[in-house]
Amino acid sequence: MNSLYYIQLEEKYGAHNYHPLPVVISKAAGCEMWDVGGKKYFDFLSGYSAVNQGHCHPKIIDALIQQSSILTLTSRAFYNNQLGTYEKYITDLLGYDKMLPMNTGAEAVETGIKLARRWAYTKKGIPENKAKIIVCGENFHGRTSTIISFSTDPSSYSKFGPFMPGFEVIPFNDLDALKEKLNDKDVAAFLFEPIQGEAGINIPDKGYIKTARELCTDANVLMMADEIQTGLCRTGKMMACDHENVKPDILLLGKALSGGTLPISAVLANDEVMLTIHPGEHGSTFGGNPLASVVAIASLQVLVEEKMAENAEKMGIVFREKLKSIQTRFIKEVRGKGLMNAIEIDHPNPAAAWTLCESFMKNGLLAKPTHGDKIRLTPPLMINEKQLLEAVDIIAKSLPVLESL
Ligand code: IF1
Repeated sequence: MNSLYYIQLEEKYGAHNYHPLPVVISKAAGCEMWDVGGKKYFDFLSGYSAVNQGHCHPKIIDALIQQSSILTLTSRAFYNNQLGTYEKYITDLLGYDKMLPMNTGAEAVETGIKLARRWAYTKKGIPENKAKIIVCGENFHGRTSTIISFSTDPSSYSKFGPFMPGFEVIPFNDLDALKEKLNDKDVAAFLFEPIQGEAGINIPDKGYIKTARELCTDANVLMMADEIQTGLCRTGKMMACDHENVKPDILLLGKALSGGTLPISAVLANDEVMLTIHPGEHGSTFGGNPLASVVAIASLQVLVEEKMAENAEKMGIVFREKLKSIQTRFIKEVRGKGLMNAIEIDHPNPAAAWTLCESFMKNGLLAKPTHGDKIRLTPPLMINEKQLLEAVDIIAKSLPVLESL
């Protein structure tokens, strides 16, 4: 069957909650994908950073296959022989006392919000139901009703009310605004993305994360880092907060924790925070299942053993340098850290970024615009220099399509 057949199936039988590029992928390996017609593409979205290790990484797939034929789910009503091993592995690797396993990124964020509130009432002494969490404008933390309650993007929140109270919005990368808000004794936590992904790869000033850490510590407020997209080697370090040697009090992970095989997320914290939730007070059917535990260990091992942070750092420098050397009037800015990059398009037509992505697609590279004029360029972290330079060539030869727009 050709692409149109599959596109029409989704049009007729699926909810219309996405507007995908008109390409139908049937196979992927490493940083490459193939459509149903056999055409090859470089994947420069990586499942929104869920496929940092590369598509269908053999070690991760092998772990998935081995465990899936033995034991996939016990529920947390019983112990299993994989969860504790995973909890020890990830807490040793990232330097926390404990990990609470969930499934999607949004569930990790929701868990972090509940932990911060519970800590606020039982440890900080904030009056019950008065806890506030500071968030940043242009944030993206998921799509549950609570999370969109503090979104500043109407396409995320409009006509989904009523909204969850208890969140205060400040501008991203604004330490004065954070300092001022932290004077409020009812603040439980500061929730932020070290780099704002959906907003278009917004990178804060050097020192922002470090100073925010100091301000939160001084104010006895939990620093909660959403590293669901920036974490797991994407920005050239294991965590984006590592660039400033900052350890958040609550660390939220997802996406690449499974190498793109199944939804796995995690919340890490030390005992003072984590042990405020007692048996029966939080959880999920699949959270911490033995299959996810085995896959998560393999996914983390691949990142470490194959030095993916180092490769992301090195390839990111080459990538931005080559993008900046392209002679074109259509790229306003190239920005990024590691292999979390974006180009900002300079063109009067609002459809320019989408048109350019369609041209990328015709030339063998898949990427998607975010917030209109920005195109996120986030390949899997195992990409090599030859592949990266081929991708830059595709980007360069696609840009002239904007001449006639
Ligand atoms: C969609 C965006 C990216 C995230 C951060 C939590 C979550 C995400 C920093 C929630 C998820 C995904 C959601 C997906 C597209 C993608 C996305 F465009 F929506 F905003 F990556 F930028 N924190 N991001 O980026 O994790 O529940 O999805 O597992 O909703 O279209 P999730």
